[in-house]
Amino acid sequence: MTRFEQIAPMLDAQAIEVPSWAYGNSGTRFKVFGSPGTPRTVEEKIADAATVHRFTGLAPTVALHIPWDVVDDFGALRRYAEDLGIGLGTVNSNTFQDDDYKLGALTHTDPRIRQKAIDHHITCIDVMNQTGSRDLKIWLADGTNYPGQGDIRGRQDRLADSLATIYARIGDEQRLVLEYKFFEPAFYHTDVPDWGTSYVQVAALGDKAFVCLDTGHHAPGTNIEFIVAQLLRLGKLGSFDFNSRFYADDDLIVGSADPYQLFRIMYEVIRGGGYGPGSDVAFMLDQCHNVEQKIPGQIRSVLNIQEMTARALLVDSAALVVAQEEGDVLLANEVFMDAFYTDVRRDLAAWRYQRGLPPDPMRAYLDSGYQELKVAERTGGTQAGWS
Ligand code: PSV
Ligand code: MN
Repeated sequence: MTRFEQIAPMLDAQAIEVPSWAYGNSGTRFKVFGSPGTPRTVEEKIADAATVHRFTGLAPTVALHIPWDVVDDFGALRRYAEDLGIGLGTVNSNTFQDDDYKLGALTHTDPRIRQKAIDHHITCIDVMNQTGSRDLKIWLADGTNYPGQGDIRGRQDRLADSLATIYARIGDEQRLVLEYKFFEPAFYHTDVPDWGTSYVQVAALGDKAFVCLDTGHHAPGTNIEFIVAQLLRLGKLGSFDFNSRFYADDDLIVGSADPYQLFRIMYEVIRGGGYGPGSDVAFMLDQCHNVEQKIPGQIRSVLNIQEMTARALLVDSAALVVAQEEGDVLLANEVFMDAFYTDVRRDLAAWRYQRGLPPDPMRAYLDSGYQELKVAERTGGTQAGWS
């Protein structure tokens, strides 16, 4: 049995949630480009997400964003998704597109605005109850642009109060995950800038609250795999938002900027028990496809994660431990790099073939005619975007 055959069954456990917003138009503050065939409705976004799963077998759920994905009947939406072979996943709240939130949402000094933001999260929990979603993901735009603009200590206290009120509504089978981001849209300070702040806030809430780690939300040079190790050690790594960054919150295809970093992250996930049937860590993409086609962009993304997961599973951990304990620095590094440099693409193609999936999902998608069909069908209406 080859080493790949030994680890192959562990790849069956892989599930990567795709974000509904990846299928809509996105851009920068300079320009949002439209593209033919872009979904106009939530249902069309879900159909595209189901297509990614159909070709890869890797993306069995799609995350929703409220209010972007509001429908009259979430039960019906759930059935629609299930008929297409996928489930509805994480519900993302949105407190960054309302004028009331200009100076903050869950941290605002005005109790009316804080309550409005809390109520929005309670609406999101209602949605989760109808969709069967497990996770409420909170990412806050709250922060300040200028020193002295706000009382950063008071904002932390109000955040804790607001989160506690929301958390009280989280069901027994549900979780709250709090995402951190060190800047943008606020530039001087954000109220949840780092894993430590997120950890402190969720630890105060209780067992159903966790940290969400978005790989694009760190300063350049940050050792993200160390954060992974630390959060797993603390039992508080709830979920990932995967993407790549070169400079800021670039939201590029995961694994495109630095596949080695993705490998190191997946290694620590596996090392810390965050991967496989025994783990509750959720793996999600949080990406935008501004200039490339969206469905192929998502297919490439989930395949990149699978590829680096396979390589990370290939690390000979027994040999690694021996080298580490013997203080053999170079051998330990060599064992690690051996796995990273292993080309698993042919093995993965065979793995897919054995499971009735196309060996080359990207080629199969491009040859399927789905894109051309949707371009022809989706005329008129308004293409989906960040609204
Ligand atoms: C904004 O930075 C952001 O990309 C966060 O990462 C959220 O997860 C995402 O938007 C969706 O709200
Ligand atoms: Mn994110």
